Amino acid sequence: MKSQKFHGDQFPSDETSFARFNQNGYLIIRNLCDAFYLQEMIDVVDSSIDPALAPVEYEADVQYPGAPDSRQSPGGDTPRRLLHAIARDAVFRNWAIDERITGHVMNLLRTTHIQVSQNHHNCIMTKFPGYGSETGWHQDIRYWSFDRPELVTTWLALGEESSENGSLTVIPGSHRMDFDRGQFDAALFFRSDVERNVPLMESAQSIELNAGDVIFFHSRLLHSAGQNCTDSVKLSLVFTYHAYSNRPIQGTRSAEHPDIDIRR
Ligand SMILES: O=C(O)CCC(=O)C(=O)O
Repeated sequence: MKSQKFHGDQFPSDETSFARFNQNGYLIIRNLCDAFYLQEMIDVVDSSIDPALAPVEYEADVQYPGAPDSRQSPGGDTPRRLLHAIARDAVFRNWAIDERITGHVMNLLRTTHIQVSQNHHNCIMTKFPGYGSETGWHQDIRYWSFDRPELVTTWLALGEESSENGSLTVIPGSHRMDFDRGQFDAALFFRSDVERNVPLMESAQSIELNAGDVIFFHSRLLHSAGQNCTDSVKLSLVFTYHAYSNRPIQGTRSAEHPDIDIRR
């Protein structure tokens, strides 16, 4: 795919947002996506969710708390992620490169040359009532292999997100902290049985989003999410970006599919 070019040669500087992001490890921008565009995305999801169009990650694949035991168990066909959003439909692809989102990412990464990854995230997260699982405390950097742990994930709420339907919970400032390996378990989840982890977990903030709101968060930010206790599915569109100068390590999953260039 060709570079997306913008007019001018400066990233759209917003020092308040930059400072807030550096301090907390996340930034929420309200109402970034309009209702018309959201509805287009929801229509595409509605037409590709039952049966879920491949590629799909199922709740049974991740085996997180609350997930079905196997694909053959009751609820075994519950999707967790509709993968490859960029290739799935132009409505998602266009959002990934939309200036409304990439302008903020450029500001947060302090560069006019960024890339969006097709290798992880790049999905519609679906959290279903009943079988939608809980996600333990983790940093997304565990998924990534880059020169530097400086990636920004953008999470667009397609509907309301609250603690009732399994919204994100974050530990502000955790992206700036150094942790010992022993503070994480074998799967790189932050351990609740380690005494010094407990006060951090107690400082967590629940993220409440309305449809069209976006949370931008740092790849080192500790976050988790609960189960969906409502009776409707929660949908979020998620992409991850990095500066062009921050390269994926060849031979890892982060370099499997080409990143998409976005320049101003
Ligand atoms: O919605 C969730 O369960 C959280 C997902 C998440 O944090 C992730 O996939 O990195």
